[in-house]
Amino acid sequence: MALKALIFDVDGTLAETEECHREAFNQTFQEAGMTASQKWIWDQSLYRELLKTTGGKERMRAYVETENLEMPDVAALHARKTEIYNQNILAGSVGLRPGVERLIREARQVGVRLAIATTTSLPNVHSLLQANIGEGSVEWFDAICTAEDVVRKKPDPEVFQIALNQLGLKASECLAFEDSRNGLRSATDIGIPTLVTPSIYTDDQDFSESIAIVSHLGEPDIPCAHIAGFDMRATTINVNTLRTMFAN
Ligand code: XBP
Ligand code: MG
Repeated sequence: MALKALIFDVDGTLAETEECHREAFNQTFQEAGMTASQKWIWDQSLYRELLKTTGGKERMRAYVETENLEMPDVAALHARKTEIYNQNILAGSVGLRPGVERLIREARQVGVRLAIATTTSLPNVHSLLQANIGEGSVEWFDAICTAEDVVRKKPDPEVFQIALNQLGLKASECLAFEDSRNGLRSATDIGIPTLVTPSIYTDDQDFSESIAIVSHLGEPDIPCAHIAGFDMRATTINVNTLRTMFAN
């Protein structure tokens, strides 16, 4: 089966955005008068746990339940958090991970189609692409499937299924890029082969269902390392190395 499309996760995969999400949550809590003594500050080790719940609104609700707190106005908090996050991303606070832009541009040039399947919100995806690749790069993607499109977020496969439907392709014709166990399950549960590039918050997770794990996609001056699975024997991942892996 030929490789026809690349489907990218966003947070942790295109970019290490989770610190920017975490800081936006904390600023939102602070602005709303929700204090550290009321447990409304999320440090890095707590956030690593909290990330196991995908989706910002779902994450806040899960935290309230675990900690037995009073339920705040989650929708309003999330709207403000999204505003802060987008301001920071548009100001250029987070770059793409090594090799991401290079591979996206190459795929486009050789006619391998592009899509996005994420649990984050649509404005966040637009801002990240716009700030890092430029105005108009959103149009390079034949499908951008986000939190707004689904009833059930990852690890449910719904978002990847919607991406396949919009692309009009079978799971076996696509390759997914993920950084988390929840994302990996979401893609592989419907048969999409998945390459994992672990991120700062997911480097301890189980990726045994992946086709391969590499440190990142690599640049000529920032070589990537093979971690597990199919060994592409490459220090930069390009469409040809992906095709070789895909055919095996
Ligand atoms: C990562 C997530 C997101 C972000 C927050 O999703 O779980 O919830 O942490 O984004 P993915 P929102 O890796 O699939 O992109 O606050 O917009 O939900
Ligand atoms: Mg992710």
